[in-house]
Amino acid sequence: MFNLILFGPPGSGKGTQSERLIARYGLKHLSTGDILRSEIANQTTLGMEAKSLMDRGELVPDEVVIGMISAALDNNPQAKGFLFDGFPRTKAQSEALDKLLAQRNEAINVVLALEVTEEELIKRLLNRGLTSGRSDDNNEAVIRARIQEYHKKTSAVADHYQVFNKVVGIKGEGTVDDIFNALCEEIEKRMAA
Ligand code: B4P
Repeated sequence: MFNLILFGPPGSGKGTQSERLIARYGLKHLSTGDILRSEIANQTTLGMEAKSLMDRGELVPDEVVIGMISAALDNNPQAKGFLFDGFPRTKAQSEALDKLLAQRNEAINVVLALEVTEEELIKRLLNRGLTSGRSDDNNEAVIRARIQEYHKKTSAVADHYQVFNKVVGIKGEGTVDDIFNALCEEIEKRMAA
């Protein structure tokens, strides 16, 4: 099994690159953002609770997303590996993920961290907001709140995996193809190891 975390601030290209990486490596894509948006679309109780937090640019509670990932791991026993996109987003989520994987005799192989300047993040998200219909993308104050949440809570995820020497920084600006090639190079080094 090969388990990868695609890490980075909102708008850094995680969703964009995940689509291509799962097609190349046959990994199961687990995006907590996508799962939450599908709960909202289906108007579930969980979705309605998550929506108000997401609309303010805040994170949804750890136990909610950890429960979603635990269920997704249980539902995919045949997976060749997982690509975690947008999860973990806090230190508590990282520790929970490590535990869930250890129970299955698995671990994270690598954390690929996309690095993008704040001005570029804001530009990309406002631009996506013009067409995505995502209420968290069309308001600059909400985008800035999401970036603040990232600095306050999510950057700790990289610190957590850095201790195990599993984090590789990747320049997240440039063409989608060039960034994809840089990600593939790092993955293939580790798959071969
Ligand atoms: P997510 O769905 O994870 O969304 P994101 O971080 O905004 O997007 P992503 O980073 O994938 O976007 P991409 O760069 O691909 O989270 C949304 C919300 O859900 C969070 O704010 C939170 O409330 C909640 N949530 C999710 N997971 C959670 C968790 N684990 N715990 C608690 N709460 C959680 O795309 C951005 C734009 O950039 C696109 O338009 C794309 O086309 C463009 N782009 C990509 N690459 C580019 C490039 N190289 N050059 C130019 N533009 C590019």
